[in-house]
Amino acid sequence: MDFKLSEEHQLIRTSVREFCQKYVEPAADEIDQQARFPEDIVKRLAQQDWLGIPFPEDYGGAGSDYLSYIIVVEELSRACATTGFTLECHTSLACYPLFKFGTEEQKKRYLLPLCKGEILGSFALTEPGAGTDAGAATTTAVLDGNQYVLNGSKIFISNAPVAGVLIIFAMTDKSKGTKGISAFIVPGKTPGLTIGKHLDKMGIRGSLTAEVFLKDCRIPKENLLGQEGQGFRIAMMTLDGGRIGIAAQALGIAQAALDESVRYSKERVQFGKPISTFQAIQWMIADMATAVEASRFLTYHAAWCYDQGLPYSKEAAMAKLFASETAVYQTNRAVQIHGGIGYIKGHKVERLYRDAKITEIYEGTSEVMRMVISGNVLR
Ligand code: COS
Repeated sequence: MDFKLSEEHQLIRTSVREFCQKYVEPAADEIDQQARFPEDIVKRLAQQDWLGIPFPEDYGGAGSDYLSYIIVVEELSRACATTGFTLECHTSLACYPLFKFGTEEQKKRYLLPLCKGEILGSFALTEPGAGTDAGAATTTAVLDGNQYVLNGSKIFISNAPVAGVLIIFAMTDKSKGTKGISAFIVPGKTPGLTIGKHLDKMGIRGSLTAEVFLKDCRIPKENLLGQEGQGFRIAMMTLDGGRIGIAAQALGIAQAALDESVRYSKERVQFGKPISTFQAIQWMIADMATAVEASRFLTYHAAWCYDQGLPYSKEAAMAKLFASETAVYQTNRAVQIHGGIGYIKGHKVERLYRDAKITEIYEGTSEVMRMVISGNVLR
């Protein structure tokens, strides 16, 4: 057992921190306030080879492991949760299913430009009536000659307005329930595919989230990902890996809340002393530091399971559940430590508090995480 990060992992953390100091931190506040998609930063992420970290070089990736990718998401999210999530959604939700289930031809055609950062990816599963109950999807795909014809709509689809390719889930056989769902590769400019307006969110405000409409959207038969009826399994396996990514995002947010709280409590003087000398503050900092470290261990352990080829569905759910609830609770504590100033727009802890909440919701709510964990434990 070894709790020390390898030199390679330490190096990637240092590189991302330097990158963040230079490009991400100075822009994070404006990205949030203006709800601006950080296109300039995403271009730089591509130049760094960070848009396909855990995938082989043959497919345009960096050929690194999942833990490296997780460290990148953590560090980016520590500086700007929008940026961390944009990379996470692209890598975990669009690149992974192509890598795992795509044919050689599909990988060369779609995974390669995604990993190289020439295009961004998106994942469209959720529908107005099918959120947690993902199997209740009503979007349909009907085979017509050499093409599938897609009809329906999706909601809350991250990266959709900037996506060069979307992985879209649709029913090919309604009578089969979850086994009637299939996954499709849909290029962003396909006729019949339209993207709704950007949804104005409480947090991760620069991440673009929109509805997706499919009206007689025709794609070649070859754009079926995996087999017909395999879509639900593809979605679940994709989300298993994605949940480690969201745990890393939550970890980065919680770490930032701790950093800000430590710094501020040492500077802020009340009753003639820095507030860090008061036990009320010390205990909050102690709890925060402990929870952040526990989140890190769960998250890195889940990534390690992935890298070792071990099962990681339960581990990913545990990491996401704990890290996201930690992020929400501890960013609240950080605002409390800052008092009035922490409640003012433009203060980092105010942004962190809003950014944290989504980590308990997307890629599976805390309730779904508990379903997955208990399902594994009680099996
Ligand atoms: N990996 C592989 N296969 C999986 C799986 C996983 N992690 N989870 C479920 N499956 C398979 C099951 O094995 C089952 O197949 P068999 O019938 O052959 O055994 C099939 O999928 C259906 O599974 P289940 O009966 O558990 O499905 P439910 O409809 O009850 O749904 C939950 C289970 C709620 C856990 C699932 O719908 C879910 O994760 N919902 C949340 C969706 C989500 O995260 N949305 C966010 C979208 S991105 S922001």
